[in-house]
Amino acid sequence: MNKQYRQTRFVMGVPGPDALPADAGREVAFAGRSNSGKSSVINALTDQKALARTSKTPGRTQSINVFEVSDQRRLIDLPGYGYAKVPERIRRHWQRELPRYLGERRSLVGLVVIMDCRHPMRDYDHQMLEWCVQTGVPSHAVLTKADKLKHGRATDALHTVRRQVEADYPQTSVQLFSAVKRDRISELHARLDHWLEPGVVAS
Ligand SMILES: Nc1nc2c(ncn2[C@@H]2O[C@H](COP(=O)(O)OP(=O)(O)OP(=O)(O)O)[C@@H](O)[C@H]2O)c(=O)[nH]1
Ligand SMILES: [Mg+2]
Repeated sequence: MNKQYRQTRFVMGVPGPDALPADAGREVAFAGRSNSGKSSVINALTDQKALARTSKTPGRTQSINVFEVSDQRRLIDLPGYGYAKVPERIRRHWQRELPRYLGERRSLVGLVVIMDCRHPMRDYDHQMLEWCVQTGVPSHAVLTKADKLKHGRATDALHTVRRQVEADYPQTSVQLFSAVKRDRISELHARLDHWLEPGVVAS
């Protein structure tokens, strides 16, 4: 367990990017469909049971939640997308705000796109990765809930997504993950270390 992530604490939840803390230091954001397991990934990587609220009800996280790993290093839990029951008005709001956040936030050094490994690369996932290409933000795809698939199936999903990503979003790395089994957390830590390390140029 990478110790520094254990110190992570919740700072605030905000309704939109304009209310985020000052745009200084470095931050990594987590995006993904509702119920894909974003909050669970944040809890697993910080080794805290309930730092980010998880829920069986999709669409629980409807604000941007800010966590501080250490001074000037943040993790940002973005609202889940793609949940049909979220009112159209709110969907339009995020459809506007998310690309603006990706394009304008200078401290944003990387985006982690969380996908359920059983249903990867849906419409909005493509959209997030495409926005990353357009805005030059490096991205990392995490195929989570790997415990829900037999080992061979999970590996197949990984290879399929890697092939797709290599063709369309060549800057994006891909990994498997399981919050339940606490599997491959060190792979995610390594990616975050790389992005959050001060003095290292993000790539
Ligand atoms: N089996 C399994 N279940 C998981 C895993 N990660 C998350 N879940 C379950 O999936 C559901 C959704 O997890 P959350 O972490 O709340 O998902 P989220 O993406 O933050 O959801 P919203 O904030 O509502 O968009 C919960 O019931 C979790 O317990 C995993 O690795 N394995
Ligand atoms: Mg959540």
